[in-house]
Amino acid sequence: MTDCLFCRIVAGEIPADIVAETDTVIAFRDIAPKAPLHVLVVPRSHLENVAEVAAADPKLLADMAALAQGIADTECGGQYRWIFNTGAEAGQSVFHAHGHVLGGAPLGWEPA
Ligand code: D5M
Repeated sequence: MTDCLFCRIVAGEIPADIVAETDTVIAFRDIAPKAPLHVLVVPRSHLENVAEVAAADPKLLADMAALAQGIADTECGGQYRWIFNTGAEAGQSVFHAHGHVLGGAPLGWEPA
């Protein structure tokens, strides 16, 4: 989708600090990090949220999980939080599925 920010990052039209990628998934640093490690794990295909990913292609969700784990293993000892905001009320602002990988420091729990 040409009007989707993350599709444009996937296509290389908008620069991003890419930390890992596969044929199906790309991971880049969040532009407004909320933790020392804050990477977005994004399917290359345009699916709106994690439920759509799971329904369309369970293997793709497994690929995303493997990439998230690999990044956390490399950058913060494998201890991390993986968050999918789903819907505007939950804080989703980009409607192309992405998991936030957060780590590198003790994390609080303050969703609201
Ligand atoms: O998360 C969307 C996230 O996307 C939010 O944490 C900011 C991040 N963002 C927005 N634009 C960029 C660019 N250009 N590069 C990297 N990160 C970006 P959500 O869960 O939808 O609120």
